[in-house]
Amino acid sequence: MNLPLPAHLLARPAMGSVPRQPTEHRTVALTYGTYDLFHIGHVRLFERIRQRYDRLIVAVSTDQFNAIKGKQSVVPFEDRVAMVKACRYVDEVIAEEAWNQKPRDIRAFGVDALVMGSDWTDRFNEFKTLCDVVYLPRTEGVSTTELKADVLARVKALG
Ligand code: C2G
Repeated sequence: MNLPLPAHLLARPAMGSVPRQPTEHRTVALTYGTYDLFHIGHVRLFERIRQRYDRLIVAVSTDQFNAIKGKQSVVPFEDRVAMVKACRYVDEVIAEEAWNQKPRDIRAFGVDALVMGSDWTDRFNEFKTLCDVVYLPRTEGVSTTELKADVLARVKALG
């Protein structure tokens, strides 16, 4: 004889009531840059960071901050953000507006590692009290500066 089950046993458990398995800690990496004339060196850096960490947050320098860095990018901030966001290795994009925002970003995003290319080696060691600081070798043979110089030379050659 099938006894009707009381309703509370038939009800689908409410979301959150099911004890969830403790999820593994997903490691978070953070990197900063201008990413002007987005090129293979930038992509390779993101790819290698994503091979080491579960999540990649990229801080893209605003045009105003670039002026503070003594740089003027060809591609405007909004477009540089859109291109970085479109890269499949990138999980989140934030704005870089000041040199001193890194500690706040590291804490706000629970960052495990601040990762930069080797041209920044030892420049951010002060943040080792907050997270790992990692410098990865740059991709040789390509840079925004070289691309700009190459285009200029070709234009000149056209006379
Ligand atoms: N990069 C690389 N290989 C290249 C060129 C660049 O790995 N051939 C890396 C750089 O080492 C850097 C990143 O790409 O980590 C972004 O480089 P830039 O756009 O030149 O960034 P930069 O203006 O140096 O800004 O607070 C830090 C600054 O915002 C870094």
